[in-house]
Amino acid sequence: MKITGARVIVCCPGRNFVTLKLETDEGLTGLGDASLNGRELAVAAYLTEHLVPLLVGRDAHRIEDTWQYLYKGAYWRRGPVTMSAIAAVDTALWDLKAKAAGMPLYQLLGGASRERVLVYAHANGRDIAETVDEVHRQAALGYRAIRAQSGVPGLAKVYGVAADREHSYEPATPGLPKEEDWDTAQYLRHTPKLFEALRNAIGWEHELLHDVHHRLTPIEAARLGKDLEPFRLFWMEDATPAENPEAFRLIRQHTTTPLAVGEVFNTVWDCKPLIEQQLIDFIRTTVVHAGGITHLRRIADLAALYQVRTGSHGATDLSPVCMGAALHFDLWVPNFGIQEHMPHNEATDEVFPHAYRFDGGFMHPGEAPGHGVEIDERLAAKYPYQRAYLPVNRLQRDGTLWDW
Ligand code: KDG
Ligand code: MG
Repeated sequence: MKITGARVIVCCPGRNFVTLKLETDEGLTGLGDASLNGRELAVAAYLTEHLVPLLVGRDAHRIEDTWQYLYKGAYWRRGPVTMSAIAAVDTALWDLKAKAAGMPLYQLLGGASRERVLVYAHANGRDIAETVDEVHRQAALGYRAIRAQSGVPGLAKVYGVAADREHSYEPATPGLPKEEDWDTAQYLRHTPKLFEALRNAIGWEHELLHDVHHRLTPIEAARLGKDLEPFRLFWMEDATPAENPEAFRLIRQHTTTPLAVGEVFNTVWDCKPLIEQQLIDFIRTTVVHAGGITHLRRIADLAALYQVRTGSHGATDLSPVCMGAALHFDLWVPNFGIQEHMPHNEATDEVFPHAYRFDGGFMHPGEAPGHGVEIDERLAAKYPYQRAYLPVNRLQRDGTLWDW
């Protein structure tokens, strides 16, 4: 099966998505997600200018060789732009191979290791009472695991919380980056109260998760982990920036709250020290930003040696193509933990018709051959790219630029 064409489709049905479409001499097409929030066109250009010319004429069945060719052949290894572009090619090739075999992708990976994929929902509120309501609402929709985020008294805007209840949370906005403010002391006082209120309201049957979104220093994260221990979180995510993996040792020494990290990682090399030194419990890399299915398997296999489980990133800035591929991966991967699920808006679901489905707190990738996600190109063309940026964050006290 020869690749005869490769095209990059950029669209914005509410937010930007970059999709690679491969065409073959057998008439099959394969899709890969290449969306990198706030830096979309860098990946689109990497694909169009540098990878597409290498793909036309290649044997679509040679997934591993193509991965190695694009990774080693670039000389400049790793990085989110390179790895998202390679991921798009890899995902599209797995899609093609599974379609050629007439099988859903999870069958090619080794078959299902479970009946269904546990997912977690988002519950966000401007204050504790709103977050409690929202957790109840998500539980009523069937979710068994719920990530809870709340506004912090005195802070105008914090990660994960929409400005009003009518709109769902979307951090990337058109125009120049929005500025948010931050105060660690107020957050550290507030967050244990949130989880105390949640356990009192919802009891102990549901898993509760929380995303710190890189705001804390290691010792502050250690303090929060300790304070949250009585509420038995499923995980505390991105407690501190992870460029320095040693930071997690300090957190680990102080708390038994499980630690999750990895949505901004792009290779196994980012994950290696954290996994091998057993500094984390969940690795959150996903298909699009970590080199596709081929590389994600390497990360998961390394993690399995240390009882670290997967917890793939699944925010709405990852397209349905990534979600579909991730669900096939989740159904197969032996050391599965959980999958993040933030439903896409209606326009996105129309542009990307898909076989995956949600039922009672679990998802399933469906039985369509390939990863089960397609693109309606005519509809996509009605939603042209719009430049958008993620916010930046400053300390409220003196305006110092902080981690977002
Ligand atoms: O593009 C950035 C978002 O995907 C990220 O802020 C979402 O942290 C996130 C999460 O856990 O979903
Ligand atoms: Mg996160």
